Amino acid sequence: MSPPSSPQHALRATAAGQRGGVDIGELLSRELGAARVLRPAHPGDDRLADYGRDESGLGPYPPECVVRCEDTEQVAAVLRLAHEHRVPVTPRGAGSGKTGGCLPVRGGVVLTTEAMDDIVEIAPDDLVAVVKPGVITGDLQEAAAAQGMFYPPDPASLGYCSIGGNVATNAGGPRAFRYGVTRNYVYGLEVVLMGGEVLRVGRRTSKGVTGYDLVGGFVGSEGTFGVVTEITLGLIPNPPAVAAMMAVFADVSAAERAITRLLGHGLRPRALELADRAAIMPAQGAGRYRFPNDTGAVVMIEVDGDPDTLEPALIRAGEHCEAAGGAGTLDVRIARDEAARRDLWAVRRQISPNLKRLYPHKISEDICVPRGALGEMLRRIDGLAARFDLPFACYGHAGDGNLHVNLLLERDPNDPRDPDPERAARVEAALVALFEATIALRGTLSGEHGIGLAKRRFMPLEQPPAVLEWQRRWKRMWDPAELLNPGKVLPANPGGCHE
Ligand code: 2HG
Ligand code: ZN
Repeated sequence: MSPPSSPQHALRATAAGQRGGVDIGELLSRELGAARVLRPAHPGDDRLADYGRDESGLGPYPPECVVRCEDTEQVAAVLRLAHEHRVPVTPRGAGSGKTGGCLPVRGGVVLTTEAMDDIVEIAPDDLVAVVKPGVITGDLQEAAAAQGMFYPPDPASLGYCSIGGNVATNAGGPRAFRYGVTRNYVYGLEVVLMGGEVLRVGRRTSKGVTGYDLVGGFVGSEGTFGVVTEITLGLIPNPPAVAAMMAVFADVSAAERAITRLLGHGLRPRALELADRAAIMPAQGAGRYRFPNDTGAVVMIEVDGDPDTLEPALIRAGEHCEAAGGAGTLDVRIARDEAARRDLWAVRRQISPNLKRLYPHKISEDICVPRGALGEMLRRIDGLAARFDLPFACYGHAGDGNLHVNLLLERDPNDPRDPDPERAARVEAALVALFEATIALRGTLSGEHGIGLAKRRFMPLEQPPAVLEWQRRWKRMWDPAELLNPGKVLPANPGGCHE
């Protein structure tokens, strides 16, 4: 079984020599102009190295060349030439993905859409925005807010992730609990297929049942079906007011009881987050609040709506937290002004980057279980930590049952191999046990980060061979030669999680 951080051996880059000497970088430079195409100047030149990495820590997989496209025609030209010469193309947004979905594992071309960053229009009367894929999610939110509009999906990386990447992975975020994920806001897409055909699918209306749901197929397909070049997104009117609070508990089970109680009493916040001690304590420096020394877990709650309703809703939520946590409730804090609310979210958004800084080789999982199974899942994760003697941090979108289970691995950051093969075997066994427990509780391998490269070998744990085979046929319908983002999502071995 391959170690989790190095599935490279299963995949082999197709070098120019193996394609009969076709130099795709040269061809693309001639077609699009040399300024658009980044190529290594000499053997060993690592100027493309950043395009061979993402936030998964896998790789690096340096491409042969990188093309910075600026419009649909250029994307079509790349996909036409690459198809003609049988060269793999891997689309890339901001590189903020957690599963290696944008890594060019078979070499070839990286097609980056980062320069396609126009907000084409925000149309408040139609409740839509039309954007190019390179727009940073947070920038779209600000532009929408300036016109009284709201684009709810809020992945933690919203300050630097791009909408194109969000569409590719069907990104979520804390507000998904109330407002849904990216898919719920994508009404229409312009997509370029391998070979260069440009297709417009979907519509500009929030409703529409004309024909099959092609938009739904492209959203979350991780750049394996086509390259998205324009997105029509739904907006909603900006809620008049927002308020947040936080409850601190001595242990994670008290926090889980509080969540169950809140929901059982009909509260429906827009975000309902949980973080355990290992996740929250190292991130507290991002805000002004000092967590009690015996903090075991934190629940964060955000509500929106009519200003008069918010304070009473949060007071009620606080009472439920105290009732559920009993003596294990250490503190309940309402963020009474905007600065305090931002402070609370700054701490939450710091959890992932902070753990990454402390444990550069952390493995970030993204399981999701039915909401009611959250308490049991947390107990099983505790059991796994003890059984495999590995440190875990757990946090995430508790309202959705979506937990980021992070394995906190200390390693020499300059050594890509795990120096301890015994621990590598334990890590692998712990991951399989984590996914088996998730599936036993009727959950799923990924709630919002996608499958990419990191998790594709685990797909057979969740999906039977027939379901995998129909997905493979679907992929081949769009890309028969399997040149677009090859080596992603679907497992090489549909019969088991070995590659
Ligand atoms: C979050 O919710 C992100 O903070 C990142 O989805 C999670 O790094 C992670 O595991
Ligand atoms: Zn998340």
